[in-house]
Amino acid sequence: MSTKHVVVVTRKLPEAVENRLRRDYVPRLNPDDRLYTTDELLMLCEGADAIMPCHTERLTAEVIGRLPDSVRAIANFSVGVDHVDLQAAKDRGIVVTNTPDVLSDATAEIAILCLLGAARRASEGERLVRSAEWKDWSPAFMVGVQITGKRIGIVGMGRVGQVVARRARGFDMDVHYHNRQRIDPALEQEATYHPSLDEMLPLCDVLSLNCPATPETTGLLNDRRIGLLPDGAIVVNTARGALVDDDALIAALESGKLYAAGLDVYNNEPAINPKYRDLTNSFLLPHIGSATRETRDAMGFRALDNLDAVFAQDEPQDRVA
Ligand code: 8YV
Repeated sequence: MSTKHVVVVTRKLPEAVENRLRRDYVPRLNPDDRLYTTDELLMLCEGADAIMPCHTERLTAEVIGRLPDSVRAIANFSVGVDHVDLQAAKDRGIVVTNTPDVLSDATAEIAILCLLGAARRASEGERLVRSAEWKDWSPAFMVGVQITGKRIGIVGMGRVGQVVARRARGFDMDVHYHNRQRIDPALEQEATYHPSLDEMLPLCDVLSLNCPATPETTGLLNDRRIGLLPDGAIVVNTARGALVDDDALIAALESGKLYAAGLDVYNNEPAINPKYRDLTNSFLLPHIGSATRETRDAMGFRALDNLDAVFAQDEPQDRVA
C-alpha cells in the first residue's frame, strides 16, 4: 500500500475539492481561511510533499529557499503565477503548476461587468439608490457612455483575452489586440492585431488588460501610454494590479482624460491606493474574477490533476516550472 502524500493547502477551498484532497492525500487544511505568515507557512511545510497555494501567498526566492527538502511541488490554485519565484523553484527542483482555461469564462464575465459598470456609472447609481439620495429623474440624469459599436483594445490575447473579445463582439464592438505574437488567425475572429501597443492605444475607446504580470508588463499602463489613449477612454483591469501605475491612472481619472475605470485587481491588495475609493468614475470590485462556484471547483480539480500527475511521475499538463 502506498502512503499518501502530505499537501499543505494554504486557504479554504471548495468542499468538493477538500473532499478529494482528503480522499487522495493527507491535506493540512486551513478551515478558518486565515492568511498565514511566512513563518507559519514554512512550519506547516515541515515534512510536507507539496503546497497548494493561492495568489495570496508570496513564494519569493527567499521563502522557496527556506522550504524543507521534502516539498516537491507547488500546485497553484490560480492561473497567475506572479506570486511564485519560478526560477527559485526550478533551482530547487520543485515542480510548479497553475490552473489555466477553467477560469477564462468567469474572468471575462467580470471584465464585461467592469466595462459596463465603468461606462454606465454603476457605482454612482447604486450608491444613490442605496443611500436614498435618489430624488429625481431627468434626461440629464446619470448619463454615461454607450459601449455598443465602440472600439476595444485587448492587451494580452491569451485564454481570457479571447473570451473577452468574443463577449465584446456580442456588443458589436470592434476588437483590436496587442500580444507578444499574433495568435492563430483562426482564433482571431476578425480582431485586428497590433504588434505595437503604442500604435494600438489611440484606437481604444476601451482598453482591457488581460496579460500576466511579468517584469516586462509591470507598470505597462503608465502616464505616457495613458496619454496615447483617446480622450474619454475607459480602462478595464481584471488581470493584475502590477500592470498599472496607480498614480498615473488616478491622475487621468481625476483630470477627466479618462472617462472611467473598471477594476477588479490592484497593486498591494487589499490595501489599495485609497484615492481609487474617492473617485466617482471608478467601478471597483475586490478581485473576484474567478469567484464562481463552478470555476472555483474546476480550479481545485485542475490543481489536483496536476498534483496527481507529479506524484504519478507524469508530466503535469499545466507545468510552468
Ligand atoms: C484567483 C486569479 O482567484 O487565478 C488567478 O490568477 O487572479 C484569481 O482569479 C486567485 O489567484 C486564486 O489564487
